[in-house]
Amino acid sequence: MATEEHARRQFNEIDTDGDGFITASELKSYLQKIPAVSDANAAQTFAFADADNDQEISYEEFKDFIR
Ligand SMILES: [Ca+2]
Ligand SMILES: [Ca+2]
Repeated sequence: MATEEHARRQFNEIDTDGDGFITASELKSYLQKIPAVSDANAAQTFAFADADNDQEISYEEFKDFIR
């Protein structure tokens, strides 16, 4: 189970420019550290996590996603 602190830390790690939103390219760069994850998987993961479909993952969306 992810704690609030853990979620925030992971969010900040993925949000490399620190604007408070995760873009598709930020998520992709992050997931590319994991060799098993393909571009298609990254895109799918992003679409799944971006609940309101505005092409950015907010912290709220991220929390729901990792819960
Ligand atoms: Ca960002
Ligand atoms: Ca969104």
